[in-house]
Amino acid sequence: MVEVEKKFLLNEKETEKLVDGAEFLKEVRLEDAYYDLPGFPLIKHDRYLRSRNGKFELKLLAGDRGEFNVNVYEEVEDETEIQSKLSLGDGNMMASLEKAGYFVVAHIKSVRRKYKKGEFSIDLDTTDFGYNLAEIELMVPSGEGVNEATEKILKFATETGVKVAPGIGVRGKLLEFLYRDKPDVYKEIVEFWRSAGSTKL
Ligand code: V4E
Repeated sequence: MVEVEKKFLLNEKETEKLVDGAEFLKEVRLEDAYYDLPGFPLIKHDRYLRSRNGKFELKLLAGDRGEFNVNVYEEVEDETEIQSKLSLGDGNMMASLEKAGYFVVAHIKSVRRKYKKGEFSIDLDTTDFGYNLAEIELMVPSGEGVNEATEKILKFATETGVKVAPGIGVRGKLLEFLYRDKPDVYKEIVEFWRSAGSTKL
């Protein structure tokens, strides 16, 4: 499955409207450590290796961000598959990462409040560095229905009173953390993306 997700920076009123009538599912604490190699080849190529609450996940690009800056990613959670995709040897994941030279680029703690409204998943995230984000997400089968899901999310957001316009790029938690805490790293990554024509940030 592929996740199609749009992030928003909302004020209190907009947030209330977004979750009005939604079913509150649960609150979870997320502790994410993002890993990369010197020079940040993973992030530059839109691949994200993180340990989330102690479990490794690899986020891989699965579609075009499009003019509305929608995230389209698939997540690999099986450690053996992650090791194979990153050409790491098998065996202990942490040991193989260390051996290959990976290090923690960012460590981010957040609290996520999860809601369901119709077919849409809504996450409200609060981070330990004071950055709050809302996400609207749909899951679709790999390679199918990404455009339709994008349109549905944009329509749903607009109907809820959330501003949607082409060219507005909202930094996710990782990018905002780098922007604030490691500006040189942020600059290096975004300049790489810009040179490849792949970001509106
Ligand atoms: C996919 C991605 C990144 C990885 C981390 O994503 P983030 O949204 O910070 O985390 P989170 O916790 O919301 O993940 P979830 O729980 O939803 O899986 S960092 C940057 N991207 C992609 C990206 C990009 N290439 N360009 C722009 C402008 N924004 C985002």
